[in-house]
Amino acid sequence: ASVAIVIAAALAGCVPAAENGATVPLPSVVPAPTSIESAAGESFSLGAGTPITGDPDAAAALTAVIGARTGLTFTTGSPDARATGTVELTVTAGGAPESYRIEVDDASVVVTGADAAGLFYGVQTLTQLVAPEGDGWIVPAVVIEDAPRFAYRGVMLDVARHFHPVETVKAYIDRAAGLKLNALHLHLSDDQGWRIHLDSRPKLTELASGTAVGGDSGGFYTKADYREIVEYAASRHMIVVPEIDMPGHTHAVGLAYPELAEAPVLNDQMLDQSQGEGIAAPAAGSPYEGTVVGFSSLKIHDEATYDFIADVFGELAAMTPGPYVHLGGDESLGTEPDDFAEFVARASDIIADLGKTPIAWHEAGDSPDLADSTIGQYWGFVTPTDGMDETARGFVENGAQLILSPADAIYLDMKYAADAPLGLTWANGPTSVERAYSWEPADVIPGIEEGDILGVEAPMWAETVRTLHDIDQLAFPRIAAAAEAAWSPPTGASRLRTWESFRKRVGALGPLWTSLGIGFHSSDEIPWA
Ligand code: TNX
Repeated sequence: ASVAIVIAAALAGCVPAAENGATVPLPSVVPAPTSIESAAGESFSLGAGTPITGDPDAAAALTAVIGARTGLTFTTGSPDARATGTVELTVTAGGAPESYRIEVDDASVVVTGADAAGLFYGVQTLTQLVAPEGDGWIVPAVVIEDAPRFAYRGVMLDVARHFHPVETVKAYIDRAAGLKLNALHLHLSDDQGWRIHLDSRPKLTELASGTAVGGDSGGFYTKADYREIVEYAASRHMIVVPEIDMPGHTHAVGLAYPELAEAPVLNDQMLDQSQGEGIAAPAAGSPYEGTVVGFSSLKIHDEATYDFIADVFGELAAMTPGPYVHLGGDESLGTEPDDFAEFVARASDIIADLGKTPIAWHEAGDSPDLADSTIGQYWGFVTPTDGMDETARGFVENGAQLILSPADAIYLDMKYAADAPLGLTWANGPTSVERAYSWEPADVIPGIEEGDILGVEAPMWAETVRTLHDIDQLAFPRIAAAAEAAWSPPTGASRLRTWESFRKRVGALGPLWTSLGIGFHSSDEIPWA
């Protein structure tokens, strides 16, 4: 009989509670929580009459998702005396930041957050626990205790290669927040377009925002749009990290302010990196619609450049309540190393002087005069090549931390398979779901320990990405692997942190993702429920 139950549990997408053949199935939670145990007793029956009480924001977040999942309409507010059981959502101060506890028995579901974010994450977990049973819906009897491993858990969206409207960004925020990610990094400028209106430099959007890769149309965010994104993110406990990429990736700046731009240069390294795709020679003064990287630069030895970036970062910092401003700094392939080092040092100082913490792609880690607070974002491989680990250690030697975005694991814009219509392949692609999952943050850069890591971020570059459906196809399910690296206990520290456990838990989320309208890639690596 126990074999039958285990098989039934596997079919339902559940994971056995223990490896010794124990028969109590545990529900599937992604990212894996710190601890999850089956509780004694019956599960909780969830019905249209179930009152959802306590914190109104958490109740709204819960009912939106479980309403979509179950088709039921729930009542929020004070408990109804006639109700057979309640869902209680509360904040009780104390405990680690962003942590929560869930206790379910047949009489109640109690979610307690250590703070508002913790309660929000408890609610996200609860949405994954809701399961069909017979004609109705239940929450299995469990006790869960959970807290994040890393403080910074991000996704990046490139809105420069293709522009993505506010509605798409909001939808991506919902998707990311549901996996307990708390930072949205917006790549707001690149060679192909400038995507944010700034009053101090109005020509950027007037003259440099209209086009995109492949002749597609461009676009930009007004200040009101940006505010709307920031507020929406905050309501899902996410910060926005704006990036203006420089000194390279700035061809679009030259369309608006030609006096700031060096003439484009095209060398073999740039052509190599673009793998023969999208090669079009850039020409000063014309919009760039190809996908070659590294050919553009701001003028390093001209004070007008620093007046420009002081204006840009000053205005952006004032619009951004989160602590970080990203200065880019990747792939300045035509810039002399000394010039590059000088430039990123000055750009990081400008951001630090504005009271923000600078973030830079890891190339800036070689600069001797970088602002000490600058966080490095590592985009090398899980096994570092070309000295990228040494460069990344520069930030830690300055006393700051790293964000890990290993490109061969969690670049969400890599193809899943060689014949996939969407995505690129330069980062050892295609990238399977298993490869996206099978890496451990503390093992990537020798000499970098837990405390040196601020967090994990999964970038989505948009050379091939035009729509929300494209984003969904590339991000899901690999975004769940990035979320688990960012949130869950380290590999080896939890029996849930294995590929076998992960693929089953992800498979169990298929119906929830479908009910939320997420157009995930139904990878054959995952046993979809
Ligand atoms: C590299 S890695 C880039 C981007 C491209 C991306 C495509 C890094 C910081 N920059 O300019 O869009 O590859 O995967």
